[in-house]
Amino acid sequence: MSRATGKTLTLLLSAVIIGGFAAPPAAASVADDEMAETSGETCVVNVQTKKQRCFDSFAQAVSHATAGKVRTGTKTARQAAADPAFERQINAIAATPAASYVLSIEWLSGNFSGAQRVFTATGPCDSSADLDWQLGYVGDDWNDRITSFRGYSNCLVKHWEHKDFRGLSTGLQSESSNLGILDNRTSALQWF
Ligand SMILES: [Ca+2]
Repeated sequence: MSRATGKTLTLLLSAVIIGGFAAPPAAASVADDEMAETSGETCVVNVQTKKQRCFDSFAQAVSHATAGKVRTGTKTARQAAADPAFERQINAIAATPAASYVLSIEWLSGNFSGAQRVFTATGPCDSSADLDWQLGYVGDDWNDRITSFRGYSNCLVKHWEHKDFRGLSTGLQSESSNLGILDNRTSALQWF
């Protein structure tokens, strides 16, 4: 059994699985999402310092988020998210000493599209089931807007409805193309 699978199974025993809910109607912020995507702006958020830095291109954001270890060239965020090589490169950093690790990339639209935020920390997620990193509030500009995400660096992600880990929450997931009941409702994040 792979380490990741073992971790997932362990965590599933304690996770509340949310299922059977119909997806909510399309977000009212589609125009905003499209504008952000075409402008190419990507922001990187350090979950420890809570500092956010925005870049004109996804490549610049990824270079910053990985302390120069991953170069995506001209790939858009959407193309990179669909590229197994990109995922391998990001995840490979988790096994090495590095200044910055990508915990997850969160998108405003479904299927890893629209504007995105890259969440980072000075360490990856470890192989045990405990909480590794958390962010009690995603910020006014991203509150109640996240629709899809992908976890990296061994991280499983829990999305919370309200600030400071209150209200509804998802189970621990490695990725989701649509957060379902938490779509456009996420206010806080935890990485396990
Ligand atoms: Ca919320």
